Amino acid sequence: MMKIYDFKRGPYPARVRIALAELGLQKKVRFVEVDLRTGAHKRPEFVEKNYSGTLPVLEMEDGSFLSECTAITEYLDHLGASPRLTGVSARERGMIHMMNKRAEIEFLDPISVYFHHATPGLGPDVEVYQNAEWGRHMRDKARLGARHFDKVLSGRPYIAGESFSMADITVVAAFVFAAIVKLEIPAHLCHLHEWHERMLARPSVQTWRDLG
Ligand code: GTS
Repeated sequence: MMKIYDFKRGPYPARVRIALAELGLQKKVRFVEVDLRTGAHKRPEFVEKNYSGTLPVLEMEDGSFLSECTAITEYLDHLGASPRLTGVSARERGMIHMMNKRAEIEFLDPISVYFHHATPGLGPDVEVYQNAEWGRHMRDKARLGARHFDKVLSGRPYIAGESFSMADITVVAAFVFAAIVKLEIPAHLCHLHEWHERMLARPSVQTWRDLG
């Protein structure tokens, strides 16, 4: 059985949990909770599994480790006969890869930087270096990212095109992180909010929310 090291309520781990639910693979994995608040993810035994010291990490059946949500999602999506989250045609694959990366660089990751640098983050024992100005700069970058995705969604139903994909999951995670840090997504970004309502109605996202 595969194992996933995660932190149940974390925005990045949510990406993999939502992907698992979309793919109907939840019963194929066992979750191992790693407590970020105690810095368990920075200890040598965890860094052996993932050099970056972040969650989630997937342990494959042969004992090898995969980190990075995108890589884990790619792997899970290719366990079955037909990928559903990462695209099939060259065009779909390229678009999804681009928009997923953009969702990370312009929206989700900046919110994470804001959390770690310009708020108490995981607390003084874990946040050994903070740069509040950089954190606030990244918060502003996330706001611009939200505007961009609103514009994208004014012309199509999903982040990367006509179908739901991994890129949508990444933007859902940005909303999860935005709520944690109380970063308001302005109400006038109506395409983005309308899309988010649709995402919240998806069973995979509801399953994650029901974790409590
Ligand atoms: N690029 C990584 C990925 O996509 O997997 C980022 C993973 C990441 O930042 N995970 C968070 C983490 O480990 C988990 S959570 O904040 O969403 O719960 N953060 C701890 C830290 O110290 O960076």
